[in-house]
Amino acid sequence: MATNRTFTMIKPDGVENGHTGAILDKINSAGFRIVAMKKTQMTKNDAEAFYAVHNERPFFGELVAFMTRGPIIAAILEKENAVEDFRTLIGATNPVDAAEGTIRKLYATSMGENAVHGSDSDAVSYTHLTLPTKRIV
Ligand code: RTP
Ligand code: MG
Repeated sequence: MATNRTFTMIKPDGVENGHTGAILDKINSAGFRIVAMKKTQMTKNDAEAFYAVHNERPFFGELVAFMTRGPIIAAILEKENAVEDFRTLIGATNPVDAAEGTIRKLYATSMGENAVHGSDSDAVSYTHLTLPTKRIV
């Protein structure tokens, strides 16, 4: 059964570009409750562990450099069917492919710098709740 919590981060580009308030408003308006939230910055170890599933991919070094270059907003969100519904709200990884009205369509600037993270499975969400967020809950 799907769990009712997911994990998100407003990525460094989203924070740098001043979209934090607008993104949080979209999240609230879509019916998610913010259970915990913190502005923080990932260390290289945090980012490498968080995206370990991608460590063989050609973009891994770029991804780690991007995710560590500035502050993020990490949050735990609650809503029925949270993981799937949040992925729908953020849209496709590449903003060119993201549906109209999604957070990435509105605020992402590229495939790499796409404004927001969302867990893609309940198992991943559970794992991520113990990584950067262990400092916020
Ligand atoms: P996320 O985990 O951050 O929510 O993103 P996602 O599921 O939509 O995409 P994923 O495949 O997990 O990729 C993680 C992040 O790596 C960067 N990326 N760059 N240059 C590239 O080809 C490329 N591919 C992926 C993006 O920042 C993506 O969100
Ligand atoms: Mg992913």
